[in-house]
Amino acid sequence: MLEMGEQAGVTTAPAAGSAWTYETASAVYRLPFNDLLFKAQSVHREHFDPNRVQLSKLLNIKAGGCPEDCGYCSQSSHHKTGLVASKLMDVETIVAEARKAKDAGATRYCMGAAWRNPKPRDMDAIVEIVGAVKALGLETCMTLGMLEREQADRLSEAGLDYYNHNIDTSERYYPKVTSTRGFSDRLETLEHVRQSGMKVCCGGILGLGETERDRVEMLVTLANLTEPPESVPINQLIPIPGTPLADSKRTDPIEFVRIVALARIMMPKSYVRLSAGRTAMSDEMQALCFLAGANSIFIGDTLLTTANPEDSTDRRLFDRLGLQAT
Ligand code: SAM
Ligand code: DTB
Ligand code: SF4
Repeated sequence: MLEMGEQAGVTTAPAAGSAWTYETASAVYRLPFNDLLFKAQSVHREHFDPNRVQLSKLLNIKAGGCPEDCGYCSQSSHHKTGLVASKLMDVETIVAEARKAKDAGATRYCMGAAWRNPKPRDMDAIVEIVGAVKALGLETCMTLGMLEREQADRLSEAGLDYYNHNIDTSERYYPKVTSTRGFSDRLETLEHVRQSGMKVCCGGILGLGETERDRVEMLVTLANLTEPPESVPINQLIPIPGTPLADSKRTDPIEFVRIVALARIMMPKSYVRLSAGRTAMSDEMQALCFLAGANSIFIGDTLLTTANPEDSTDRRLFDRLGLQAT
């Protein structure tokens, strides 16, 4: 017997205990749109309140001058983007910003530094920052580049809840995006984060010139990690003038929603974050992403170096959709 919404020959999950393959994931991705969204929303309701969306806030605690050459990034020293590099922000400023984010409804505070990896001399300051932000009663997340196992342990001991480290795209397409490190370097840091006991935040970007296959393979890699990431940010490329990937073809909105739905189905218990790129999305597209199982966003009018919707704009959207913040 076929369940309603399923097509003959298309199962919507791998057999218990077996891993996702490109073929099984791709078959789900290509379901008729209504069947795909029905399945994603059904899976979503098994694990989450469908009308609640988690709010995170980002702060760039060290901008620009990054030695990596990620082809999408405003902060790479390889590209002429006009961004002025800064030193690591002091703890008082960070705490003042985190307090404002808490007042605006954020429950998680995510801090990013444009580093290839934290230097040993940075670690004491980072540990102090984690403690000070946690003391406000916020969950903490950091994204600082690659980590050695000892550094991950130190952050975990300091109480850091999440570490963000994206794989960004498929293993095949990765060299077209970044040449100063490999896909396996990303996986190694993710392993260090997992072993240290922190939660993993890992996702990618759509709109880098990748194919449908690359997008699906990216999700297969994430879903097949020893444990899937607790948080999966799906970013839409924000084109940055001066970066090599700025002229990439914009992702078709329906294809974007399909990837959100597939992420929800493949990682049923994870938070799927509708991450960068919301200023370029209509309310209707965002509504479809929430229907497809996205249940987290970044709030506040700035991400790291680019614009994000104003709080008042997001409040109106949440009111229109009857969504509540968590
Ligand atoms: N340096 C750190 C690292 O290596 O992970 C973290 C900072 S980096 C800015 C965090 C993530 O933001 C990237 O992995 C990428 O997925 C996303 N991102 C960066 N620039 C973006 C852009 N222009 N558009 C969309 N997403 C972007
Ligand atoms: C993630 O996946 N997206 C966030 C966060 N993790 C660190 C970053 C988005 C950055 C968008 C471009 C910018 O503001 O520079
Ligand atoms: Fe550096 Fe991170 Fe930007 Fe890559 S994405 S250039 S590692 S700040």
